[in-house]
Amino acid sequence: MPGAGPELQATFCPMCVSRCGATATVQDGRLVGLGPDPDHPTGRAVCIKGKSAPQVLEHPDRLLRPLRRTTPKGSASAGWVQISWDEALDTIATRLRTIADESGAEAVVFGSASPSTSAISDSVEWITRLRRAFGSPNYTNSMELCGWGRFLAATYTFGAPVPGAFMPDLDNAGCILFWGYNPSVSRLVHATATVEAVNRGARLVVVDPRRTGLASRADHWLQVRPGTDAALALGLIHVMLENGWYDADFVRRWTNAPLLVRLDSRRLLRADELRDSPGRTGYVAWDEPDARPVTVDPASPADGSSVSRRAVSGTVEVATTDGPVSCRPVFELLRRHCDEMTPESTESVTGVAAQTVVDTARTLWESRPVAYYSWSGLEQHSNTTQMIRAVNVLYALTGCLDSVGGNVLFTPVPTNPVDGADLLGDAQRARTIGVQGRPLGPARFEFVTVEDLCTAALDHEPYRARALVNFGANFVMAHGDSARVRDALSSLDFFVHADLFATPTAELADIVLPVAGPFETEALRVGFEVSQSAQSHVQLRRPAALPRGEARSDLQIVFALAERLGLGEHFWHGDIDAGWRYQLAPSGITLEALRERPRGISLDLPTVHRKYGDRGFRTPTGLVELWSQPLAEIGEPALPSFTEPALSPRSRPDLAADYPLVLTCAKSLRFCESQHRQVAELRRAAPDPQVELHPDTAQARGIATGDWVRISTPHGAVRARAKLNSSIGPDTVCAQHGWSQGCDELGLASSDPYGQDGVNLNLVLRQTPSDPVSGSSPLRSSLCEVTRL
Ligand SMILES: Nc1nc2c(c(=O)[nH]1)N[C@H]1C(S)=C(S)[C@@H](COP(=O)(O)OP(=O)(O)OC[C@H]3O[C@@H](n4cnc5c(=O)[nH]c(N)nc54)[C@H](O)[C@@H]3O)O[C@H]1N2
Ligand SMILES: Nc1nc2c(c(=O)[nH]1)N[C@H]1C(S)=C(S)[C@@H](COP(=O)(O)OP(=O)(O)OC[C@H]3O[C@@H](n4cnc5c(=O)[nH]c(N)nc54)[C@H](O)[C@@H]3O)O[C@H]1N2
Ligand code: SF4
Ligand SMILES: [Mo]
Repeated sequence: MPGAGPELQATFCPMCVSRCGATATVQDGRLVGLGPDPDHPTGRAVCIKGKSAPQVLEHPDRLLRPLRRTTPKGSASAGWVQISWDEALDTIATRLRTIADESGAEAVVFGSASPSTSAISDSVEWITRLRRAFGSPNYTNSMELCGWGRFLAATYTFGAPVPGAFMPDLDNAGCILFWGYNPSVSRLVHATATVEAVNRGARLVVVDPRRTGLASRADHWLQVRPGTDAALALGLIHVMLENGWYDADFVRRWTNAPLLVRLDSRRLLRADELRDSPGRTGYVAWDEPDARPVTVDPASPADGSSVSRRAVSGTVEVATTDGPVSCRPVFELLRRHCDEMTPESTESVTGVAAQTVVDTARTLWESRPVAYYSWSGLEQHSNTTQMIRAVNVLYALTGCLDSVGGNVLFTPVPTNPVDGADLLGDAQRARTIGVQGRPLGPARFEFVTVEDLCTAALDHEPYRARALVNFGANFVMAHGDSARVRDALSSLDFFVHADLFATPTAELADIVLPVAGPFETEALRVGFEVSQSAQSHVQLRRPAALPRGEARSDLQIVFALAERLGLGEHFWHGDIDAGWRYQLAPSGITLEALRERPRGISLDLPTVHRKYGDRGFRTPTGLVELWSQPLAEIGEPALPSFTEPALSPRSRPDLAADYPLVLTCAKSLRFCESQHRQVAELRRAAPDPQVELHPDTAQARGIATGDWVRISTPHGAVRARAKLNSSIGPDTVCAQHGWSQGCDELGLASSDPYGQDGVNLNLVLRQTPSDPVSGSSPLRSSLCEVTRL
């Protein structure tokens, strides 16, 4: 009602992974402020980005109408012309159908921004549903840089996403371990909960090359050399095993520690290989008192009174169908494997003092339960999968998984899945781009790495990617070698991009769709993840502002596009409410009740701990896999192993002569990834990209704080402002990616993302040499030199 006073409205901020409960101040159909809502399970605080949401929404650069390109790709200007939604949607549907008819639905790749950096979390399941209903197995959303370690790689140890879905129970933890994770910048709700936990006496361990926000409160700060985290984890495991600082009962009962490995083939011994019980399924352990092999059934791996009799050490000779074969339990092999990684060797590889390694292992043991989180610091490396494996195995040894104060799968609100898993058949799934090269990588789960997308688009391997339907993702800025990503996107026959702003990626599209801002349309959130009370909370976010121009929500676009593609039957023929009703049905919560209660509805859901007690783990052995046979089958180490980062002064002394510094990076406090630089409120205090270096490193190069410097890599050079930081190692520098936007209000021009001596860090990084299992890019451990400009 125009002219009425400001109104307070319960909401939540979807702009990043924190998803903070919030109170919106609304006036005349405009969002004018956002503040915390302490009664909401994630509402303790909102950050500067959330407070600036009104300026994001009202920014003059917002895309307001659908646009069509009128010039060939590569022209100086796209010659955008405005078109109607009808024309846009009809054109998209016709082009996608034609391409699918000619080349198969897999030639159309779908993409989205990461749900951790944008409100795409409102609609990501529905985008996935559209993709699957359309018949494409190909989804690109930076999984290989953001979610692989937390979600998918962890399945090779736990059969479940730990810590991605098994969240740290910070309220009850005795010890919190943050490994390559800095929630003070990246997830406010975890930062506030951690400070509370520390104040009530929880111990804190932080593994980070920099002493970040929470590291200053940590009992142990482990200043690891970037990319050597697997060695550090193995060193900690060494100390834990040597001192008996591990949960021996959990290890024997619930991990594959007792399973026998054949020393001739280095494979897990299978029950059907036993001479005396051929035909049995499952694996084999050694009954110590009876000195005989016993079979272990993956369906009930911890059954039977014999569990406590299973040997976890020694070498035994087993009568097999191939004759007698020497075997050792997995645990014996793990112990021997970690033998060499003494605290002293750990120090020489990682830079973490030997005594700190010992002290940290003791703290982890004595302050249980341990809750942990790892993120970007472990995601973006050439050796990410083994790094994650090492940390997962370390965590398994604590025995804290799914126990009070450990990493817990909080009980979710029961809902119907809407991601359309049943809509895509196995034959189509098997066509995911990248699955041939990396059978256990993201492609196995229908995620395509951007490097593989580039290869499919440019080199037509394994087949040609012809079209991209992209909800937001700024691929050009997010991935190493921005110029290659540009070339790949430009080579597509058809590219449609939905966004709030005209990013460098949007510039390459054929059609651009204007997306409504995060507070401009309704959105449903089931579960806020970080605790049982948060995970029990359901909220329908009311619009706090009118959509600008003709902008529509991603959800509206998905439902409308589905209809035109002839897929309306899977989308309630355009009725979003009907879709939500279906989703909510098992919860007993109605849409009407949610609309009446904008703060949301919390169910009273009990936390059930140690759920593996009923079902075991969803791994091939039914147990936590200290030994991974699936990884061994693709030629990867079965036990977590350290390999030197592919780009480091030690692995590439040839490059180190000119590029002696290790280059890593970290997120910016005031911006999400490549976004928000155009907002003056956010940009004012951080006008330029920064690179952190040690004062000695700076001094040796004549660099002072605030100086513009050149960061040179073997692939070119970009600029940043020096920030001196005595808590970073003298051989390491930490830069920021995502810079190119201008800010008119502050008179800051945008910068060419492909221009040498620009500010786009990813122009001079590469997606390769990548992790052999996942294709993760080495963005956090490469080589550079820094010079004063
Ligand atoms: N060197 C280096 N590179 C990195 C990283 C790093 O740490 N270092 N981090 C990596 C990580 S972890 C990630 S997740 C990726 C992030 O890469 P992206 O997922 O591409 O994330 P952003 O760069 O934040 O860009 C998000 C885009 O989505 C748009 N957007 C925002 N909200 C919405 C919405 O609701 N709907 C739609 N349709 N669009 C929206 C924004 O305007 C913006 O264009 O970058 C990766 N790149
Ligand atoms: N303000 C803000 N919040 C965000 C985002 C944002 O861009 N800005 N992005 C969102 C997204 S998409 C994501 S993925 C999350 C990421 O959240 P985080 O993972 O917390 O992000 P970062 O700060 O990039 O990285 C965490 C830490 O890893 C450290 N690190 C760098 N290299 C290494 C290494 O080799 N080993 C170890 N152990 N640590 C290393 C860095 O110093 C940094 O302190 O944040 C989300 N939230
Ligand atoms: S931390 Fe993220 S969710 Fe919370 S207010 Fe800031 S941008 Fe919004
Ligand atoms: Mo991310």
